[in-house]
Amino acid sequence: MDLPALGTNPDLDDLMQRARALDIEEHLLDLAMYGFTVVPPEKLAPPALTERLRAAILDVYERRTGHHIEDWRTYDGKIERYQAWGWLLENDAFLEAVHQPAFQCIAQFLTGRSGFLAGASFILKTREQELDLPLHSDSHGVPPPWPSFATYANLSWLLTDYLSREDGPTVLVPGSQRGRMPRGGESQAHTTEHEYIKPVPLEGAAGSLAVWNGSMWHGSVRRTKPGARITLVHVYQRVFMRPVERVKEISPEQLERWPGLPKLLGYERIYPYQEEVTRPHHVDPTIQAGRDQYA
Ligand SMILES: O=C(O)CCC(=O)C(=O)O
Ligand SMILES: [Fe+2]
Repeated sequence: MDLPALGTNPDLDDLMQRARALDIEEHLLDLAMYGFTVVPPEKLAPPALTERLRAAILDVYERRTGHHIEDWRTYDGKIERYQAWGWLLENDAFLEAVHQPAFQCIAQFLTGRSGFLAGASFILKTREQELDLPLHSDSHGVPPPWPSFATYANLSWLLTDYLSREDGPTVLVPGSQRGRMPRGGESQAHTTEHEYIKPVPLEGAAGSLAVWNGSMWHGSVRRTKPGARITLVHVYQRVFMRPVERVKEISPEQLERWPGLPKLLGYERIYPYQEEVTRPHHVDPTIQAGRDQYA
């Protein structure tokens, strides 16, 4: 039987048919069962986009800090403090990335078709930082018991290789999305041996997209080799949630090229009420999202 063709669950059917066409069904299964997956570059975007995203991030970093990194492959020094949010509309490469069909399909699988891009951030990391980020969950404000569906999704575009622990990768605890926040010493299970918590380092070549259910326990281990780790982090949320980033002006040119941008960024929402609801088409998706986790 071809279940997605039967029209019994229109939102889920749409997602499953798109996933099949994009050849990413196995990644949805990883997410549903283990809570995370890594989509390889060839299923995601043209290779040149990785290069452009890396350059765009280094450019944003330089504009905000005045610090120029000449060669990220070998740079080994200090990373200045930078404001990691609020630059999404500053370079079209970022907007191209979030319009890739596989990116959107997988984000909507986790947060529903009404889910929105709540914010985008980036991570620059060298061995100078000597930081093992404690295990944590990003499901801020969601009390236990956690729902069986994702409220947040993290879509991290790996812009440099994560091939071994030396690269300073994110580590994740498979299955932890089904539980609760870590307690006490559980947050250090990636730096010391732990009896039952077994974090795994993310592995993927530059250009891959790592995706995890925002409830999952994750952290990172320090980088121990030369060069910078560069990661472009996207947070998706369910439509009832408040965006991470401040609302920004979309330019007329951007709107013309990407007419779906206001919806994608969660600008088309019914709450908070500021005036009468004059556009009822914003109401229905929110109501429907409360009926079906894929809506
Ligand atoms: O990749 C890392 O270094 C962990 C970052 C993190 O906690 C996050 O993106 O939510
Ligand atoms: Fe996190």
